[in-house]
Amino acid sequence: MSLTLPAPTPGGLAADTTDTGAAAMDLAAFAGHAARRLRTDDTELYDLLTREADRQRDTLMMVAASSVADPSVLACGGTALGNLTAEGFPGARYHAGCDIADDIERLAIERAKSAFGAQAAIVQPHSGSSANLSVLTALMEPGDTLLGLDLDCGGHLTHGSPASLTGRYFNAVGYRVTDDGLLDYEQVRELARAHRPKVIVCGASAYPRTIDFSRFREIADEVGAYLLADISHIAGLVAAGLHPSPIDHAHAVTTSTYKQLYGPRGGLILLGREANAPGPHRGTLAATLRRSVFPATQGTPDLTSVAAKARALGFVAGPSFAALAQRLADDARAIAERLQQHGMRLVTGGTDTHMVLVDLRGTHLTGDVAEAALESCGIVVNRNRVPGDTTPVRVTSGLRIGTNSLAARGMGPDQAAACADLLARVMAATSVAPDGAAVLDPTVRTAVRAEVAELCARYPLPGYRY
Ligand code: DSN
Repeated sequence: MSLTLPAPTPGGLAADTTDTGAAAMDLAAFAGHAARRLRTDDTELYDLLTREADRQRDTLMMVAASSVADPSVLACGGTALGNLTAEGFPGARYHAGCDIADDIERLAIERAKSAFGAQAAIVQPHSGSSANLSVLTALMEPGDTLLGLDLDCGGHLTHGSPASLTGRYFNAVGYRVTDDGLLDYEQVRELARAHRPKVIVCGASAYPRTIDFSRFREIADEVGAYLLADISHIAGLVAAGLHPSPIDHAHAVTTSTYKQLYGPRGGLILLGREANAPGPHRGTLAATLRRSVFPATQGTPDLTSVAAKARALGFVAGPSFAALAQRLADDARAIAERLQQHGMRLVTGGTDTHMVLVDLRGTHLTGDVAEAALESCGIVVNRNRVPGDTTPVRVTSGLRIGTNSLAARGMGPDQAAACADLLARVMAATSVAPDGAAVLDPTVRTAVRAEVAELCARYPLPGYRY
């Protein structure tokens, strides 16, 4: 039997998907069908996924690097767009069948540009780390010098940590914070003069204060370096105008999309006034960074993530985002003040962002013990090293607390302060067993669990009730 192949789509002409006569798929019904199918066909996986959804519903998520995406953001991940292979960029793909994907990616690009006042946006990076790798490998050769904030002073792995490729392939030099935990711009300047880095990275994973991007740019200009601003943790505050924007100070800005943008797993690269400046090789800086995402460091993009980024960025542009961003900053301040009233020491003495860093040195607890005790009560934070910390990374002398999820649940400063009270109560009732495990007074655990359950029920995950 011979197979009759359809005629190939004429080059450059899109296949017409509008006149097939078939009814449009009902994506809402499809999502329900897909989940029911998973429930029937793979109970083991379905049960695990259900347990995770319940865990998120019933816990106070206070990990500063996390947030909660609207269900409409998550829905993008469950569509047939994930079946598409589409290397390249809109209008210039290496596979056919990408016209609709092109429109989706263009939508995400326009929304990213609009959210950050950017001249160009690259929406394909699989994560903030991938975005950083793409930028750094575009602007530097192996062995070139990179100047970034040390990991134990709040920097990120991809800012030159020896544990990351960025610390192995580049000559990474680290700047540190002052004894008060604040960025030391003069030290950055001195190190930049001494080491003449090709790229300076600013931005942090564990730094609760405002970053002066213009000062970093002055230093970069003085030594002829590119400036990369990684705003993964503060992107929402930047988009809402509650933290100064680096968009026209940095040569490139990166962010992950699942923290303060309340989006999917993924990253963005944004360019401001330098977008059309010449890059280090051929073409503009924007073109150089695009090539560095594809084909240099990534293959086909996750288009469901690109669609979900478009959805999340639409939310950032919407009427309620400014209030949410204000709430997450207000909540962090309330937590900081209340923890200080409980006698806790905070790195930098407070916060300008969504993040509070507790310094546990001088207390009876380490970060791992406090984290475990809190988790047993349904309060999720993460242990974190603090500047000058000498404990191992799995132990640490600090806790990092963030308000992205509390604010998304609609909790204001009063509720955030109540959460701080719960934290303090648990930590005061925790001791350390000889094997290093957390030992929490069971009556306190029971009481705090009940209060956590009550708060979670009163402030449900937004949009997750159906
Ligand atoms: N960058 C890591 C953090 O801040 O915890 C994960 O996104």
